[in-house]
Amino acid sequence: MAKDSTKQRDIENGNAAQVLEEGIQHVNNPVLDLPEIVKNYLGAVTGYHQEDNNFYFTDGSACVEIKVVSDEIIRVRLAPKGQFLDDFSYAVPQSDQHVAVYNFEEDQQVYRVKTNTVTCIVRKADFLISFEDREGKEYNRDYAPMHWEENPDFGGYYVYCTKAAVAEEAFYGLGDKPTHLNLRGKRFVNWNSDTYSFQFNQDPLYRSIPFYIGLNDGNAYGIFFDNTFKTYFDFAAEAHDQTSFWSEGGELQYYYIHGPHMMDVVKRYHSITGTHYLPPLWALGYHQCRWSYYPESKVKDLARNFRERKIPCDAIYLDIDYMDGYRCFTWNKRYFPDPKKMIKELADDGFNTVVIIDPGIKVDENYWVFRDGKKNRYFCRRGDDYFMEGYVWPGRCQFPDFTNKEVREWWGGLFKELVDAGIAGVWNDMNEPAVFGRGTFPNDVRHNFDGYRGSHRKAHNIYGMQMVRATYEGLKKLFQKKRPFTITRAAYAGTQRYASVWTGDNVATWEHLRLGALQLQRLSVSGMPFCGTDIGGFSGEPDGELFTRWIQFGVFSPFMRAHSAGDTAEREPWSFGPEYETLNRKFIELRYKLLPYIYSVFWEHTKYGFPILRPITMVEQHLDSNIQREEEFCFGDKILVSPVLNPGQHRKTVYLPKGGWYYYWNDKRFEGGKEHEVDTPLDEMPIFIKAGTVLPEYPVMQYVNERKIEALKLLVYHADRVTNSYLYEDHGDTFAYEQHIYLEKKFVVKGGATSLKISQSVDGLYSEKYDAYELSLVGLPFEVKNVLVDDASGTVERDGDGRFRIKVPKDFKSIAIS
Ligand code: MIG
Repeated sequence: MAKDSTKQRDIENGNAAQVLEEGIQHVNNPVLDLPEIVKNYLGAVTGYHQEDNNFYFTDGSACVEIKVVSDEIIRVRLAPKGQFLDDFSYAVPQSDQHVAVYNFEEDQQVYRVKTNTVTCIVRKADFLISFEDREGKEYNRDYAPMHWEENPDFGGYYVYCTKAAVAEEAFYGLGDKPTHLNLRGKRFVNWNSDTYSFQFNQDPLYRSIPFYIGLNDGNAYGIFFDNTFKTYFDFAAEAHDQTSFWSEGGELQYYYIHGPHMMDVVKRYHSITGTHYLPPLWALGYHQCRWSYYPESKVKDLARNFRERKIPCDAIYLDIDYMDGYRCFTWNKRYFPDPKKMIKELADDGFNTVVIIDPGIKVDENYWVFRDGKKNRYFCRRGDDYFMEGYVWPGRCQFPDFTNKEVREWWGGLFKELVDAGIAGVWNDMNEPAVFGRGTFPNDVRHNFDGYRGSHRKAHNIYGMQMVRATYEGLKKLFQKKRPFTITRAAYAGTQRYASVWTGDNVATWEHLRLGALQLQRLSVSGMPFCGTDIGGFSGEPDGELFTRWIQFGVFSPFMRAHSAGDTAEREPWSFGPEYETLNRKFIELRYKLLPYIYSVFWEHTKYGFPILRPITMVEQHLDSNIQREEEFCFGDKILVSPVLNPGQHRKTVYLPKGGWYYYWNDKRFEGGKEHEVDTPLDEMPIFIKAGTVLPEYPVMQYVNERKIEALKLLVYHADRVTNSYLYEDHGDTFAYEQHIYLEKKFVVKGGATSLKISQSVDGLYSEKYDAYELSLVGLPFEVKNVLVDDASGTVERDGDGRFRIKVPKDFKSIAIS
């Protein structure tokens, strides 16, 4: 044990007084001035003891804690000098006490901590740790014992973990790294960075999600390295047989998350870091954004255009120009003389107003937010106690310390006027944090870190997360029963509890459209389900074809928003001429038809932690990682899409996972387990519906809840087997679902060569507003002669597409068709 434990902890947290910023003390070449660095490795295990779910192993001075978190999750921590750091995490809200059954064994060579699913093995001779399933199949093992170096920058440690990489092992996750899905052969760093016009393979970007999934021989596991300092990951890049991760400070602390299914790894990752709350239904509609729509007349014009042209839209964004001199929580009264009235008029026309907010607060004694923050010492201070100052849009700024609970509460309350004015959501930008010129804060800035004080080294990667947390919690309080909508640019693991994300300042190129498809899939398996790209590309000019293809991809992006930089040409769905306008309308309408399905998929995320987008490797994880397949993915488990990502592309090869699939545009049936070629004219993109699906479809509306639905359409895609489909419904904008005020409907379809049975069971306390379903039967291999609805005979018609159509009461129990 360290003698002076508080001091030791302070140093390891990066609090030492001698912590100096690059800008203050100029060392000519710090790298060359460093003394020879010695890596310390764990030695042989000399003993252990147990406390509750925790096992402590020591080599005589260092200590390793193995904690059984659940049947499938084991946490490992290293204390180089025997002193663990504070057990506090922004990613994992409470050390959840799942009840886990486990036992402990020891023999000559090893210790074994065994749950019902996984065995964690600690080898006595060299302290190597490995994980096996109950059958003794190894999933993951240390290549070298955990190790560390003194960190001469601030007296803590660099901490390292080196794992064996198996020859065929593939790696996924790590947030929105803009590269191929399989991370093997690459090295990455996590340090939230404002990266305008980022490029393929650029690293780091705006977010830090130190969680990856290893997939070997069809078996998956996850590693979540919960460390907020600058972290690094090397996936068999430096050495083909090793994968390592390390950090410039803090604790070596990681969770091993067992599979073997990738879906389960992601679900279990969410079981510790939380899921995204169910967003308001309107937030799943189409959003229109630009830097910036102002003044009011322009916003009104925009709204009028959407309605006159009959292009559905649910949200309009106000970028920084709505503010008075970029002062947060103020209005530019010249541009927006009566915000409340404008927002009300927009709302009456079905538009939600979302406003941007930045962390930089203008240094201005006549500005109440600054005065308040200054008086209460809410702004971040430097190592020498001066305020952290930097230039951003408003000019000279100071920045709230969102890692302080009191500051978060204050910040949350500042939204009162905006909420009173009627805003429906808040867009959190620049929260990496971004500062003009110097990029971000210097390392010596101090943070409260919810009582576990630390410098910016420790707080940098969670600063944005705590900002959007403050925003979300504030809005939630102010809205009372209504669900807020929030979006953030910066994030750390766990941010999904507070916000959706967009991938930042992308570019209007085909390469960026492809990158977006990869980034959103990667975010989805990394625990950030509600994600989107700037449709059309933030900077640069898309042509009509690129914009339309991007809108098509946007239909299957969990978050669907078009956005563009201020110096670009107009960028609305009608900006590229009538031909493209028609196409864009068609696809935005498709998004609105699919809303009940999209919402149900979101519910599965909120409730169980399943991702919304699912890469093909996740659906069929025995497939090797073939980069030809990385651009297609499943949206929920019933829809597969393969967005068109090249100009002039009129045909595309699509791989379909095993089972039957129907082409959405013509009901043609395809057999899965192989590749198919399909035509991709500009007015189509490859969309396939899994055989056996009951797909709910809304009538096209110009915005969510525009009018009452008379009968909900259910498309039933025939399969020669028994299948389940789910439909989730609720108020769409309240938290009543937390009190069971929702409906979860399960449809079981039993398809055969001459008959089809559909049964429905319902759970929950909500009542839907429509009275009936209109079934539309797709791919039926027989002519319908008899229809029995709960033993009474029903009637059948043929619709324009040649499908059989049957209207049934919404509370039917079973339908027999033959
Ligand atoms: O320095 O608010 O990524 O979406 O339009 C640029 C203006 C600040 C960056 C965001 C972008 C937003 C822009 N912001």
